[in-house]
Amino acid sequence: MLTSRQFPINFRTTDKMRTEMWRAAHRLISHRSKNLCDPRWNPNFHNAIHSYSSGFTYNFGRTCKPFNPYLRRQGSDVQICIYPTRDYIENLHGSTELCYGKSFRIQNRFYGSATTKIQRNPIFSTINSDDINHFREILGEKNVIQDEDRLSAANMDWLGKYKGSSKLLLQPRSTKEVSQILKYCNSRCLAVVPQGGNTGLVGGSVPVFDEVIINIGSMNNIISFDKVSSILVCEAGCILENLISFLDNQGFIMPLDLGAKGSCQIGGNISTNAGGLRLVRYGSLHGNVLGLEAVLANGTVLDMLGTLRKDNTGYDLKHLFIGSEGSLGVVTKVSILTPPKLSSVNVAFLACKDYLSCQKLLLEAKRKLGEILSAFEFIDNQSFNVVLNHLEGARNPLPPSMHNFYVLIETTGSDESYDKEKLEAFLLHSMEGGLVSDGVLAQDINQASSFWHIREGIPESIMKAGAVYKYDLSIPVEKMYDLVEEMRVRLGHSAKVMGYGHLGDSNLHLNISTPQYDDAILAQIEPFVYEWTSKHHGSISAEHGMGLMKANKIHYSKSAETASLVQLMASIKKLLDPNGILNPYKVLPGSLASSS
Ligand code: FAD
Ligand code: 2HG
Ligand code: ZN
Repeated sequence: MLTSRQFPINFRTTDKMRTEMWRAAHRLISHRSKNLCDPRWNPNFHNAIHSYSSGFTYNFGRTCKPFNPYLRRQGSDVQICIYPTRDYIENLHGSTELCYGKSFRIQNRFYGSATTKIQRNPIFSTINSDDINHFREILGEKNVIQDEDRLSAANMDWLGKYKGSSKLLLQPRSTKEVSQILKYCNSRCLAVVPQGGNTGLVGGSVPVFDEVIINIGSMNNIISFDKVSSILVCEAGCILENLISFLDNQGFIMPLDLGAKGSCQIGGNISTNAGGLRLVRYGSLHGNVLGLEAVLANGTVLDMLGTLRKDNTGYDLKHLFIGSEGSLGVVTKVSILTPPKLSSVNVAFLACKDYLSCQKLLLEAKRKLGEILSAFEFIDNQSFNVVLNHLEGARNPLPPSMHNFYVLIETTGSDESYDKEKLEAFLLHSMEGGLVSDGVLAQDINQASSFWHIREGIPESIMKAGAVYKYDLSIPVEKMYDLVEEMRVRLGHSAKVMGYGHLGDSNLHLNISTPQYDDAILAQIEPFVYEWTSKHHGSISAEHGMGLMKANKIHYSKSAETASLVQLMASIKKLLDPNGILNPYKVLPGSLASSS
């Protein structure tokens, strides 16, 4: 445990160290910024992965380009463009064809252990022509999609790891249509998968077998925005980046931001309880979402779209839908509290010699920057290297040396000179204390953007580097990096082990990269990674959810002593979705969640 006593108050320096410190301090001061407009809120800011839109009306078209560099580059030909190896894709497709209607081997040959198999639940019907005609009556011809290219994109997740065999994609335009679809599917026992921007990283957003895909991307209207209360009410299909830009014009921000903002939808964010880059400042969606509307499996519309900050009348049911990954209902509308946009934003990119320094720096940042701290992200040397090698436009902000760890700190406040003074004092103190070995403070918006580009571009870079095994873990900060180091020892030279993430929220993204998928490597990683996390009282899903990937692994975070909690979750699922049609095989262990 890191205590204030361990913090080196009187750090004794040698002459050489002092010279180094001064060099670094000079570097920081000479790069002192003018206050920035946050590049991530600026509609003119472009980089390889986001696209910002302009010229908003209250009814958004899909103004943001789809966020998927791989799909985008290759048009809709998903079969050849999804990243890993041709071999992998061919086998993936082959195995999916074989298993259609029978069983699906989670993570297929290149990803998963041979023992993890799931069967298609025979309770579910298969689509027939009467069903198609019925959906056409509800939605109109063009919103009932059977086109192969569009289906193949919707069947495959962002990682190219999971592929379903759905034959039908439905695009409702209103809550009423969602309700009609679900009512019908429930009566016919047709399984469905709600899909947002399909940027999820745990296989929750794509079908496992032939589930009907429901995408509410056409429900993208802003319903109201009240400046005084700063509450935004919108349909759940709005793309996060569009909401960010809309609010920017009003002088407000979204309380969440993430690298997938150009594609993910607010309904998807709520359904995954997405964390992202600002949680350290604004807290989770459980705090910011004031209300929502959701449609249950039987078509019942639950109107919980309140806009009150305080409402203690009975159980607060909306929370059931925040983070339930489409397994309890389809979220159709949202009311969300939005913080005001503040004028003074600064971004620093710092280097630390070891992980202990990163921890101490976090503690200091919380103490010294307090209310203006808006992001604290860490990147280890290996992750940084992959970015430099694979991310278009990425440059090392601290050349020529490479350091062991990097930390991106952002402050957001309302008083330019006060914020500057605070940040500058913090940086100098941290350097004098030896916590920071080098660093730059963005001097303009482009520089700030380039720092964020590095951080937000890590997942994309790692995808380009080869096959990736991804873990999203909550672990007490002081223990977090031990896992990365232990994993390195375990895997030796067979894999590149990277650690980065939201240090300010104790959230580690452990990514393991290999040239190809390999069952033997997976067997080295799992269940070790889950057992380790469990032993250290962490969570095996910090912000990405359970999806298909971890549905059978919930016991690592909800132990035998708390087994009744998982049982209660299954009872809630049964109550709200008795036929189990909503996102089957996901979130909870199959034995508990499915109906027979
Ligand atoms: P999808 O991927 O389409 O779906 C995710 C889940 O939500 C599925 O289970 C789906 O069934 C369900 N769902 C979607 N829409 C609805 C709805 N309207 N009603 C009910 N259920 C629904 N996540 C973070 O938390 N923090 C990050 O910093 C972060 N960064 C990312 C960066 C990159 C480059 C990528 C690719 C992903 C990142 N993610 C991050 C993961 C992902 O973007 C989030 O989980 C996001 O919230 C998913 O939104 P989506 O609209 O794409 O949902
Ligand atoms: C991020 O913080 C995302 O960049 C993705 O949550 C993490 O890809 C990952 O492992
Ligand atoms: Zn993250």
